[in-house]
Parts: sequence; C-alpha cells; structure tokens
Amino acid sequence: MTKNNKPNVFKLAIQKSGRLTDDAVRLLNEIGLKFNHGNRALRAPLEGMNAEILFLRDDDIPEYVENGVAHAGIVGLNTLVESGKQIRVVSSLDFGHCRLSLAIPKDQSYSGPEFFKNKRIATSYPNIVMRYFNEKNIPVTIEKIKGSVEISVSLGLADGIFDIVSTGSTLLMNGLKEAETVMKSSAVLISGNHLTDEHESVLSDLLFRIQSVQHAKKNRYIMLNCPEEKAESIGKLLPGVKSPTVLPLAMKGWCSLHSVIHEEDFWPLLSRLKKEGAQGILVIPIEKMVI
Ligand code: PRT
Ligand code: ZN
Repeated sequence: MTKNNKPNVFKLAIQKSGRLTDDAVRLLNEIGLKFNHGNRALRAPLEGMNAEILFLRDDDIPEYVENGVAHAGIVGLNTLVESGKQIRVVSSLDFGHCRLSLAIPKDQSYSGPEFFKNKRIATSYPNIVMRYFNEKNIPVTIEKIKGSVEISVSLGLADGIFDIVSTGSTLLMNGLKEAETVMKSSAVLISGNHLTDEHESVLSDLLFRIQSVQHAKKNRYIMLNCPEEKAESIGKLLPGVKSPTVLPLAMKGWCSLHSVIHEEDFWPLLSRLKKEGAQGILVIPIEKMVI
C-alpha cells in the first residue's frame, strides 16, 4: 500500500482552480489545516492529520462525495442542486455568494415568468431552470450550453438566459437585464450520508472549527471605560457570551468593561453607550471564537 492510499484517510474535496478555490483554501488555513496548494498535484496530505485535500473540478465534487471517493467537499450550492445528488449540506460558508437568475434583452418589457412561455432559454443549469418552469406549468425549451451563456441571445441561439449573476455587469455588457431571481447560492460544506464513526468525528471537528471562525467574523471584542455606577446599565447593553467582564481602573470610581458584540449591533448601540457615560471605546476583531 502506498503512502497516498492509507486506509481511513479522510478526504475533503475542493475546487482545483476557480472562483471558490482561494476562499476555500483561506478558510481551511484559518481553521488550522496545513497543506500544499499551488503545484499541479490533485491531492495534498494534511499535516498532522489522517486526512487529505482532493483538488477537483467543482461539477465533479457532488458525485465524488456521493460515491464515497471524497468524504466531504466544498462546492457552490448551485452546483449541488443542479447535480440532483441527495447529500448532506453540513454548513453554509460565507463566500461564493451569487444568485441564479433569468435574464432577457434589456429593451424588452417583462411582466412575469409567463414571458418565457414557449421561449428558448440558454443555460448551464438545465435541471434547476426546468424544475422552476415545470412547477409553474410554463412550457419552455432549454438550450444547454457550457460557458459564455450571456452571448447566446445576441447570437440568436436563445430568447433569454438562466445563469449566475453576481454584480450584474456581465448581463449589462451583453445587452441583458435580470428578470427573475430563481435561487440564491453560496459555497457550502457537504458530506456523504454514510460516513464511518471515525470520519463523522473528523467532519464534526471540521465543522466546529469552521463555526468558531464564522462566529469570530461576525463578532467584535469591545472595551470601554465608564463610571463604576454605570457598569450595570452599560453591561445590560453588552451582555456578551455570558456576561461582560468588569475590571477596576487605576482612577478611583472608574472601571473598564469588556464584552463581545455582534458587529452589526455596534453602530446602532454607540449613541446609547455614550449617553450612558462610556468613554475610550475600542472595538477589536476576533480571530477565533468558541462558544
Ligand atoms: O473549472 P470548474 O468546472 O471547476 O469551474 P467553473 O468554471 O464551473 O466554475 P467557476 O470557478 O466559474 O465558479 C465556481 C462557483 O463560484 C459557482 O458555481 C458559483 O457557486 C460561484 N460564483 C460566485 C460564481 C460567481 N459568483 C460568478 N459571478 N460563478 C460564476 N460567476 C460568473 C457567471 O457565470 C457570469 O459569467 O460571473 C459572471 C457574472 O458575474 P457578474 O459579477 O458580472 O454578475
Ligand atoms: Zn464547473
């Protein structure tokens, strides 16, 4: 048996080279997984773990996970849904955000999905768009094409398209406008439905690490000074994970209050904190957060 084929090696598949690759590699590094990426190798062992990364085309990842070649993977939700594979979505990840939309020539008026009745729609996602129109009982013709979908209308191949939209500038450049958003997508962590106990435990360790990074990104460490008699009322505004930490300051009658705050709550809370007498407010990013 070669070194690369050790039994029970946990295999995690990520996109080899594409829009999800850098963010997936960054996330895996942030959760402490160390591996070589950059040479042309299709697999890389994880340092200090009985696990390896497989670098694959994104479209192949759901199938590899379904048939057990990989035990988990990172892929766009759009790719998973299009594949039709019934595999577990373990967690949504905070990158690869996009939407799958129907688009039409920008000079045409759009009144609703009936617009597409008996029309030709070019797409690389035939299953998702077909299901959408089947559910609405609207007959359409799907032209399945790979890549450069946006150009198909000006070439006369289709009347509209169904494709990934992010900023919308590609549609605009091709004389199209977004007519209907059919689904929203982001990268997701997926896993096989029948893992061994050993692999389940690697997966839950991965998930735990990912969640601690996700919590950390959404929260901030906040420190402020306030008169001692205000510590309680300010503490109520900043309950933190359990309760805030209150430490005495060298200046008599004053204390320092430390807590954790959801990053979206900071600005709305700021004026109330100041009104309560908070001074010297510091807000610091958190690297990892285990709740
Ligand atoms: O080679 P491989 O098969 O692995 O990769 P791929 O070429 O099939 O996929 P890739 O790398 O282009 O995209 C991988 C995944 O990234 C997608 O499945 C989505 O989940 C996600 N993603 C996020 C995007 C975009 N944003 C995106 N904007 N995928 C593609 N696009 C393209 C889109 O197709 C269109 O051409 O960007 C254009 C639109 O962008 P805007 O900003 O002009 O609207
Ligand atoms: Zn692909």
